Amino acid sequence: MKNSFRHTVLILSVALVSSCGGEPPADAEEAGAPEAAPAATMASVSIGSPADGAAIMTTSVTVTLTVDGVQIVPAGDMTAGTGHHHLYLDADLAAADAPVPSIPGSVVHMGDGSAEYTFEGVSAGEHRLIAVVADGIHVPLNPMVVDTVMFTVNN
Ligand SMILES: [Cu+2]
Repeated sequence: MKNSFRHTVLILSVALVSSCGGEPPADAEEAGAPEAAPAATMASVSIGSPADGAAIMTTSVTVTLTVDGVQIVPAGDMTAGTGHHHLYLDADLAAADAPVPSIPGSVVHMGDGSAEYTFEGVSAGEHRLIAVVADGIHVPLNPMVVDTVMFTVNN
């Protein structure tokens, strides 16, 4: 009993020593990485629905959005690293350094901080949907946080 306990301790000690011997260079690199490359965590937005290339059978099109690396908050909040969603349906993006316009049924602000919006009465045919995250005064984040899908309404 006592012997096997000592044997185990010895093995653990050897394992610790050998792992310590091999680790220092990797530890040093990992410790430096977050400070060296903070911009590596690029923010992104993704249109989950409609899926790119989707064929939709109704004139009501529900858009769902997810983000990574940015927090979605109601309009007016200027906290760094936050913003709210905007949708362009069959409209070209406005200037990147100017507030997103507001055009009913075409350019929409989701200023309540929501991540889902439904366009009603979408015409038959092919459509382009662009999602953009912009800050509390509606100016797109820099670099742009944007996603685009094409979908078709068949009705
Ligand atoms: Cu806005």
